[in-house]
Amino acid sequence: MYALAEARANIALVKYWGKSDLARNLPAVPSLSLTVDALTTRTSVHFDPARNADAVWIDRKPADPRAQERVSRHLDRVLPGRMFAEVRSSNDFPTAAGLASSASAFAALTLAASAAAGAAHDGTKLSILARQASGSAARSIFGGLVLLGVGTPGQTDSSFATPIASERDWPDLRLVIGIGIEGPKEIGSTDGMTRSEASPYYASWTASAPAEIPRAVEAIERRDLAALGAVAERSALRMHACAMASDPGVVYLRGPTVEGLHVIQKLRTRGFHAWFTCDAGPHPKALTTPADAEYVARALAEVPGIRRTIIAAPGAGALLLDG
Ligand code: 2P0
Repeated sequence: MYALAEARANIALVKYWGKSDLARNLPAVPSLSLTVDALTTRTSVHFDPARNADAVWIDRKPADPRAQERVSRHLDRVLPGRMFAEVRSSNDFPTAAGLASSASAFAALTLAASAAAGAAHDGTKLSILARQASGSAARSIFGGLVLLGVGTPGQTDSSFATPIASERDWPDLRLVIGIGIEGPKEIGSTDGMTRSEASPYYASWTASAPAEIPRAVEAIERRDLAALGAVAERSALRMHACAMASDPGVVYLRGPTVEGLHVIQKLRTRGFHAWFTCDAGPHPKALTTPADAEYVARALAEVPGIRRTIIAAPGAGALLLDG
């Protein structure tokens, strides 16, 4: 009962922020992301009758108790009444950078655990399982541009991801990731979302977010980067505005993040293709083209406090490597 799987991180262009059902981890708003070819997690799961406890290794070190507990709970979800397991997970990017994404980790874990359990789940079922561990992980089951629907409160199986365009359908997309202040984030996503519910802007955020989906889908159908970029920039800024206006405010943006936003917007006035996004952390990101990616990366790298950049292209969904 062994399997090995890999999955890649995704960056949302229309952001998931807020939950309609905390216990089932159902998102309050639909989201749309790009699975990227950089930032890969590889995970093996071995259900072993000889074990009397789970053993979880992350990047060749024993996982801390919280991470271990989260992995064990997810294994219970994938295979209720299971035997204990050894789980080994490693990232091809430094975990300390604060890029360690629960998306790639739980997508890879879901596929590896399902395969080790002998279950041949389709993408929808894998996505429903992954979502319960981490909303963004539901999207990393698929490659390319991926939509995550909201579902219905009270119904666990009602929210899952669907691919809108594969990684081969629009290969000319690039995401430049500027790595700012490194280290684990101070406010986790779940916590940040829960706190954002106290924001006076939360109701407007959840009311205005769904309309961005048809705009993004239409832009994808037309391969219209400017239209998709405008949606992405608006969605990121509204998500952060909602979080920042909470009480106490949830502020993920740091000095270099805001400077990165200005640099990206300025590049546009000079004729480059570049649109800003930023997640629940300090790293500015730019949606761009293959022709402009190097220049955008150099401009971001010049922002004081941006330590390095990664240029990512559309990537594949979760893949079973063995088992
Ligand atoms: C996103 N983020 O759409 C949004 C934008 C971060 C900012 O999905 O609570 O770690 O585990 O379901 O998946 C991060 O959320 O949250 C995230 P949980 P997750 O990518």
